[in-house]
Amino acid sequence: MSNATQMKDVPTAVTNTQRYDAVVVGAGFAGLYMLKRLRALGLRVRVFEAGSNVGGTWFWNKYPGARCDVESLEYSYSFDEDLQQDWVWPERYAEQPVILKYLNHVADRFDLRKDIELNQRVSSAHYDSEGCLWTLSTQRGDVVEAPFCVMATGCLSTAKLPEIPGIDRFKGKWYHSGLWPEQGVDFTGQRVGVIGTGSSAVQMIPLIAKEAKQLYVFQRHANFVVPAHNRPLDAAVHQAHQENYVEHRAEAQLTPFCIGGHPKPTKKAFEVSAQERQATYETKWAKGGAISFLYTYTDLLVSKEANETAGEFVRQKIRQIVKDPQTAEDLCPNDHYIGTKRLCVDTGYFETYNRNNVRLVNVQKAPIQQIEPEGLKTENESFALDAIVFATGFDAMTGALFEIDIRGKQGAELKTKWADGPATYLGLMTAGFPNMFIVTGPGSPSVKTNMVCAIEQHVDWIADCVEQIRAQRLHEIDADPSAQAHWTQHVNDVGDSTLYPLANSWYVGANVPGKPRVFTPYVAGLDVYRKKCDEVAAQNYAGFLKR
Ligand code: N01
Repeated sequence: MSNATQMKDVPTAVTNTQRYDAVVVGAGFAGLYMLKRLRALGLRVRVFEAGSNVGGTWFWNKYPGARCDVESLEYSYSFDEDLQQDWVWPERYAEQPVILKYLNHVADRFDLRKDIELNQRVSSAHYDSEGCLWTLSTQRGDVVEAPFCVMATGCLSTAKLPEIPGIDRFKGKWYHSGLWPEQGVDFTGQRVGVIGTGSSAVQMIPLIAKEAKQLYVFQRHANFVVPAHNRPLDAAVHQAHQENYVEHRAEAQLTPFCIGGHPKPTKKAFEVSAQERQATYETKWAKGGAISFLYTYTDLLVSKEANETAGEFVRQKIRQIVKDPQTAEDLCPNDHYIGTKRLCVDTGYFETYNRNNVRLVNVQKAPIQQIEPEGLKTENESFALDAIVFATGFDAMTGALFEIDIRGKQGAELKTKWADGPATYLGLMTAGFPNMFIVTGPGSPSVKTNMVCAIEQHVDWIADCVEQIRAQRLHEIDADPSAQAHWTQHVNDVGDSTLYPLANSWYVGANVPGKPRVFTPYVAGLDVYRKKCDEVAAQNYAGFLKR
């Protein structure tokens, strides 16, 4: 048989298609651990990562001051005792380069890289019901197929630029916090404009202010910010924590947000006197951290009046710190209840507005009209700028999934199915897309808990499920549409019992024009959720259809 005849017999697509047991999209905290777990089951796994290195969120968000707002000793993997004994966290809150180093260490330590393809952005994932196979294509043109597909694409991975006309005409340089250049940016001597005042902006503004000749911060809505009080981790504290890591993790797992060391509140805000409340908030302010501050009274996130006591405390602090009264007033949040948008954690944010080279521009009063070749124009003023930083957030929760052309049974598009908002069973699977798992998907605690805990819990559950499906010689698992409808309603009901849905936050998709307004995280707590997932698994995956 000639070579030509051989080639003719085999369709090109099949020749180029690599076959695996599972494909994982993303090599951040979720993808790395997913790979490790699936490999341990004996599966042949391929991981596709769009970035040029592992790390996910911590690879892309390299902006000045990027740092985690969950304490290092809590925001780390718990799956390997030796790893948590060996790794030393230098600071209370780890900065981005340290977390990225940690994730690189994990990739090397567990020899994960050989199954990860970098610079490979997945463009489509299509399911074939007959063969029970997912086919994934990458932008580079590679095609792989596998019975199982895991989307470890992250909740905040799709950078969102604002709908401001003229960006393409700007003669200076512009940056987005979530797509920061590898080599960093030197703002020395420049006139810089930062658009946005969310968590990313709050972290970068104090550092950019130190470099720039002039910094303008364009703020549409002010945010609540509490101090981080970051500091080097005391060696003795670190060691004591490490010696009891197992107990610390177990304690954390009993909390809604999977972080230990914070006594559970027992009282409502108005069950104590105004003086006691003030003193308690002062203690929390001095201690630092967002979780601690919001975990003061049982009703802070369900009662407007209770919430307002904490909100007003922070406003008073802003007025004390910021010297110019008008700037202070502009920095006082007035459009949402504290904690219903992500509570920001800072190091010197409000103090930065006392610098001579920093000016807050209230673009709620005079909106930004356009970006011009030389800078930016608001309704009543022009600003000459050398650089613009968009700290304008992300198309959260569904953005990264929708960037991929995902099609399930009968070619149904995920985007179309979720046109009115995402629907999942347990945030893990969505009906009609068999064998496709989502790590920290909409309808799971995800961004409203310690992400690393949420990821580990999901990855463990998914790996156990895949193991069971294979052990039972089944081909397919899918969310039962009625279980999914019931769960989605439950997620909404729990959300509606809180103040969260009232805020125009990315939690409800309010930052993306046209996005359906749905509060997608499950806010009953990771502790409650974990129990539910374990029960479902123990009942041979009740609420899932198997064949
Ligand atoms: O984004 P955001 P982020 N004109 O969406 C403004 C996590 N994170 O990147 O409020 C003017 O919070 C927008 O204004 P407004 C964390 O979960 C964690 O800061 O919509 N302004 C807002 O001020 C966080 O919540 C860490 O009026 C415009 C800002 O841009 C999430 O990531 C660090 C605008 C966007 O804020 C996202 O945070 C960083 C426009 N056209 C991030 N469009 C830590 O762990 C948008 N804005 C510490």
